Amino acid sequence: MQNGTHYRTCHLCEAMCGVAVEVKAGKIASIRGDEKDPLSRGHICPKAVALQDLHEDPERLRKPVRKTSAGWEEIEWDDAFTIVAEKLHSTRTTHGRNSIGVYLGNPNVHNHGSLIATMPFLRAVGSQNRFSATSNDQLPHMLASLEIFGHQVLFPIPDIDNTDLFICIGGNPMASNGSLMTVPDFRGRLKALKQRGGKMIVVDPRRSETAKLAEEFHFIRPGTDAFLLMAMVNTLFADDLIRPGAAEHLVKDLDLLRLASLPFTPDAVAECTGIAAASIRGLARQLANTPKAALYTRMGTSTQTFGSITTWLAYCLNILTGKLDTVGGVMFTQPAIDLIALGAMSGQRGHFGKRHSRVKGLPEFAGEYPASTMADEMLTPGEGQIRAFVTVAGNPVLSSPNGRRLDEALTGLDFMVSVDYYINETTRHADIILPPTAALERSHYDIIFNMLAVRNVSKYSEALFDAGPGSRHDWQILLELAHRLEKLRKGGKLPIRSELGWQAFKRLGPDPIIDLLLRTGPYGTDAGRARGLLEPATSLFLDLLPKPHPLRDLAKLSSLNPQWRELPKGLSLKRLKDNPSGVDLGALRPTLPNRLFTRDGKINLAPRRYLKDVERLNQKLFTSLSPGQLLLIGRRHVRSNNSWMHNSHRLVKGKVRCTVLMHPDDAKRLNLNEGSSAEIRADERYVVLPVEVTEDMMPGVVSIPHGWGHNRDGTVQSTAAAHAGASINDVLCDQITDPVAGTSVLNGQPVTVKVWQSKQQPLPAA
Ligand SMILES: Nc1nc2c(c(=O)[nH]1)N[C@H]1C(S)=C(S)[C@@H](COP(=O)(O)OP(=O)(O)OC[C@H]3O[C@@H](n4cnc5c(=O)[nH]c(N)nc54)[C@H](O)[C@@H]3O)O[C@H]1N2
Ligand SMILES: Nc1nc2c(c(=O)[nH]1)N[C@H]1C(S)=C(S)[C@@H](COP(=O)(O)OP(=O)(O)OC[C@H]3O[C@@H](n4cnc5c(=O)[nH]c(N)nc54)[C@H](O)[C@@H]3O)O[C@H]1N2
Ligand code: SF4
Ligand SMILES: [Mo]
Repeated sequence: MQNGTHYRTCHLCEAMCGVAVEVKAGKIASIRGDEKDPLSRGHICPKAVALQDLHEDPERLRKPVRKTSAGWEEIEWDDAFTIVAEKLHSTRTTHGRNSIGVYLGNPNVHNHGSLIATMPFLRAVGSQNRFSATSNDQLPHMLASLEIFGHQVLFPIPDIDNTDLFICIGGNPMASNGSLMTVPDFRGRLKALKQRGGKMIVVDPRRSETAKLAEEFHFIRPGTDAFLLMAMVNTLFADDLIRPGAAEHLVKDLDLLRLASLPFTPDAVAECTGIAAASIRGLARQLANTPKAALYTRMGTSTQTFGSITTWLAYCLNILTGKLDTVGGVMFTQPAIDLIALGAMSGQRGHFGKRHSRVKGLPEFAGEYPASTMADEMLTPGEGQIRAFVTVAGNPVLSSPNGRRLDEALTGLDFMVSVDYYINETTRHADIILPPTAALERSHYDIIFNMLAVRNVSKYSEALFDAGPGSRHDWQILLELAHRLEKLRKGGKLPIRSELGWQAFKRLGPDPIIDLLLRTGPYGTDAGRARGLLEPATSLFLDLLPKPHPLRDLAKLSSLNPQWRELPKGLSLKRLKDNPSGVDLGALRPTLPNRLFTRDGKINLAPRRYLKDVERLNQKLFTSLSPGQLLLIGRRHVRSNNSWMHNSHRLVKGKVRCTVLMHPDDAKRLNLNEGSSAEIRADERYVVLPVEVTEDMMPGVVSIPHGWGHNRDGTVQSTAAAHAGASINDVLCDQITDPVAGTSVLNGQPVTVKVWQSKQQPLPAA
């Protein structure tokens, strides 16, 4: 690669920080924040250096490997593709199409090539047994967006740069750098908020890094946020504070919401939440009486037993108090690649509960079943049992509840293939691993996170290093497999038009699609004029996408979307290449009523599936915890990223971070001290971890980070193994889900904690 400074976007978390990578003698000399990036303005976090560590990691796979009795053996790409395609094809021919399971992990969402290639890949596989990290994560937000606004990815984003009050419930942006809120430099933006006289309130069972910067903080008992938010709704009605503002004429079923909230007075919920009634009223009144305010909820509230109701109510609170679509409140973005509008135009707004999983009858969402039921589908015999499994950029053994059970289920498969560059806790079970290029070796465009950003921006980064002819990008791997699977399904030969389409798709890759989407998108040089723009090759490969599909229908879009008319124009891939630090498209702006996709054009405040679940909430109000019971929650650290960055020495060095946090009163009662080993158990599932005693924990609550547990046999990540920790998901139960959406319950499960008797009990098996 050319020496000099290269500008790109860090793809590791959702924050989209601009980085300036200095290359000297073909090697990375430094990675700094890019001051000229219009969103991150020079900010980076300590993880940015891991871009280099990952790039240079000798344990990162560069060639496909096959498992043999003598260990892993490198094989040629063509042989690997042949084996995988034939194995998957023979599995579906013998056992039916649903006998193949597919799991898509988090890094796919940070990879435009994967995003574009997974659709044809999934279509070629043809199985309904699809899973992803979504059901361990933001599924309740997607459901709420679908139910309330009519589109599964239309998220209200806090306008943090203009707000005067930020209420953060169950999120820790100081560690995570924001989620469903792409917000690089949260600290700097918070400082600016305070300088304009604003305030932050945090509600969390742990005094988190974010909570420490808040003017007001409340401990909340895990899993009880729905009670708090119901009581806030109750207060708004009781105090006559309902003022939907911009949404006034759009809301419907206000009265149903009022009725649902009636039993949940602040006094009724104070004991169960652990928050005093006066504080709850105060929260509701501050939200209502601060014109520019935003209430935000995230992981801690979505992955819990009332995750769906909680997320619904958070949306409602913003709407009821006039915060939706107002500057300084919560707003919809207008990204340069507007998948929301494109999806809506082709009737693709999302769907839920169209079918149910075979074993547990859990609902699909956007074609996926909950990840917590993957092991059930592998272990339970019968038609449709998963016998072959594909993982793409995922590590569900560490990321899904009851990881040990999944670990075991994977050993019973007939065949497994992983598209991944590490041999880790999940991919060690694969028969073949297909390693893609690393991030710096491919181009980058954030299709997803631009939809979630606190400012509208657009940026494209070219590949910094050429990985050479012996390498494949994720999109190349997925398209090659898809093409071969389609051919096998059709008896070895495809119709000529289709064959040409595959050839074109494989030759061009995702970047021409990005160019097309940019040019025809809201800010494009050719906004709204897709017809006539498509080169023959492009239209051929668009034909390969499933029907209906937002990109497929691009060719039919000939008129400008009305909501795009007033936006500045001129974007194209070329323009972005000429501006490697990115192009600023301005602050978030009001978009209602154009950006509503419900059938009746209304904002649905009381969808039936939530109202039904309120009954469960009612019952729970009167069940108390047994004394001494501890509730387990997760946490993130700024130097760690889910399960896959612990092989970077620079990120794991220093203080041990995989510990169990507990309050001094709990530690004392349980005879545990700082540094002593505790066993954390639920039924037969347990882990052993060092104790950290801290008043930052709410009494009765313990916290363990996720993504650790690298002591399993057969992985090839030596730095991670030397800092193994233990996996919280080895304790969490996979039989409990939020019954509305099917999301995993990763926060608030009961556990027992005691001194670990090393002599009496072995450590969990590796
Ligand atoms: N450094 C780093 N950054 C990351 C990641 C990472 O692993 N490391 N992961 C990325 C990903 S994939 C995501 S989805 C985002 C997630 O981003 P966030 O949603 O900000 O996630 P967390 O940092 O886990 O914060 C969750 C908070 O919820 C609290 N909590 C737990 N249970 C409850 C509860 O019942 N009620 C309430 N009110 N709070 C509760 C926890 O104590 C914690 O402070 O982060 C992204 N960014
Ligand atoms: N208890 C508990 N569990 C959790 C969470 C929690 O807060 N608590 N958080 C949940 C959340 S929010 C998420 S998003 C999930 C994440 O869980 P997953 O998505 O299952 O897994 P990751 O840990 O992100 O692992 C990513 C995998 O992708 C590989 N990889 C990285 N980059 C690429 C690439 O460019 N291409 C390919 N092909 N592979 C790549 C890595 O080597 C690694 O194997 O975890 C969830 N699990
Ligand atoms: S916050 Fe850190 S990991 Fe996330 S995008 Fe920025 S530099 Fe990368
Ligand atoms: Mo996530």
